[in-house]
Amino acid sequence: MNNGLKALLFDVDGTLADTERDGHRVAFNAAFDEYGTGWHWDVDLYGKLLAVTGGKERIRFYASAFLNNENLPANFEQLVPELHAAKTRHYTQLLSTGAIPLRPGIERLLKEARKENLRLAIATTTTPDNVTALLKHTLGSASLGWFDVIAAGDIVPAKKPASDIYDYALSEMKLAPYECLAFEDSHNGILSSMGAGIPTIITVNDYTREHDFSQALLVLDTLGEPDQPFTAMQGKAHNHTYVDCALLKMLHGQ
Ligand code: XBP
Ligand code: MG
Repeated sequence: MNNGLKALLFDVDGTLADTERDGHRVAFNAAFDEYGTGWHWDVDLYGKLLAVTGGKERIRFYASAFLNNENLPANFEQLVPELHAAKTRHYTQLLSTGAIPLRPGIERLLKEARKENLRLAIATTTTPDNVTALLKHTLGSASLGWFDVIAAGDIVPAKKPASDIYDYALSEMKLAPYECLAFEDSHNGILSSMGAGIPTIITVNDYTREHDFSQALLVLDTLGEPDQPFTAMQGKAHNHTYVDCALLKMLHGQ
């Protein structure tokens, strides 16, 4: 059995970039205003809504858990995909302004991994257009070709925490889970990646700092940079201060 490290699989929201509070949330609210729903998701409420992944699923969760499905627009079920399409339009427009940068260490690690011939993939719940827009406006259009597979959105039956999206990416890449590492930021994310059997490294953010990451190989505040060391919250950092391919190979062989 060859269990050498062959590929890195990345979540997008919260992992490649801090997209939720100042990106998706803002875009949902812009869509709600456009359609005159009278709804507004503030920063705290949005944290609770993140319990459910997927934008359409999150709108339905809001209606049931926070509005008791009362006083909804008459055509609510039909409105959900329309609202979500408007939200995607607002979100991709926001990304095109360069408002959301990549998190520390992401660009450096992706480039180093390419030099080291590690294969790359994306495994995310978000809509494919959102991934394309983020990559294009941070790393440039050519970066779309860096990834063997961009697994996103509704292409699988069940979103995270189900393992479907990681299972799909592995099968497209014809790789076994033990040949890969996954990068995630949330409890739902690690349930999905570990559900597919992929050892997982976590970088937390303000919404996920208190989540249960007991299954993680390593939990960090960020991937770090040579001049911006990470803080390790769980696991062995092997005297590293930023995540590079050498550290990933050590963690993978652990
Ligand atoms: C990301 C999500 C997504 C985005 C919204 O989860 O939950 O739903 O918030 O995206 P993960 P869409 O990082 O675990 O993949 O509105 O395009 O669904
Ligand atoms: Mg995430």
